[in-house]
Amino acid sequence: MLELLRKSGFTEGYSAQSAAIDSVMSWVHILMLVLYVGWGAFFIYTLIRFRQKKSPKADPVGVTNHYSTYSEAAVAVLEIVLLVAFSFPVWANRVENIPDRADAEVIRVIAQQFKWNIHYSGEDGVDKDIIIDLTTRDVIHSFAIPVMRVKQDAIPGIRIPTWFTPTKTGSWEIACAQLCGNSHYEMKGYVHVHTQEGYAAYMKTLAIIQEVDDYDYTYEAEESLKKALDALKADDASKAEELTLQALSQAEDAQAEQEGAGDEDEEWEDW
Ligand SMILES: [Cu+2]
Repeated sequence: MLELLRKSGFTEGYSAQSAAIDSVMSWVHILMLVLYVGWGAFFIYTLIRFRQKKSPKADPVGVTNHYSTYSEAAVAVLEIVLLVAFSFPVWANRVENIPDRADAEVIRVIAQQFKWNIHYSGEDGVDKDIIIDLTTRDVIHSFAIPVMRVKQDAIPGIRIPTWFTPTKTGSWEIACAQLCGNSHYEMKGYVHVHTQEGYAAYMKTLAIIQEVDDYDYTYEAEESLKKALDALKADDASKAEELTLQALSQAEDAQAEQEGAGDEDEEWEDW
């Protein structure tokens, strides 16, 4: 079933939590397929069986057997089984078994009309648990990364944790999954999953760039970071890692250069 869904456009899952959600999705779709075929066949049967030529006069008594009641009860029972035996355990795991914050990468995400504000505190990368502390400054939004099988509403005044474990390097879209205003469609972001080394170098480089705070010095490093993201988008993690390491050494050079030229800069400011 999953293969069939994939062929019709269902995205691959790139987090450790994907398989469980995909299995529920498969079962739901199997039930829906059975219902679609069953009800569809019944509909066609009634069109033929009760055509005007065969039943010119309305029959006020109608059907007297109880097959429809039985089949509806069976569908209800199957749906309850799907919900209780399949969906609840997956959901419970996602909301209860939040990984230890000391070992995970904790990222704050603050939604706002119409963008995502993302605050990082440390280092992460592929195969590390990511905890997102989600909130919003204005209306209700929904933080969704389809390939990670993550979707969590952001509610004003509440900080809601959601989490996932990326299993593949690459670059994917973050979407807002709750109609939140007139520019809802442009409320997107990107999640870049690096190798551990690539991520560490990336964050260090960003920190240095922020400290130097002068594009005249840091433009080379910033260019390399951009190229690294392009490499991730092109699914080339080793090239991305190489480029972030290059960016880090460029940023360090820029910092040294700025320190060396400190006096000169002041002169320019006076001028
Ligand atoms: Cu939104």
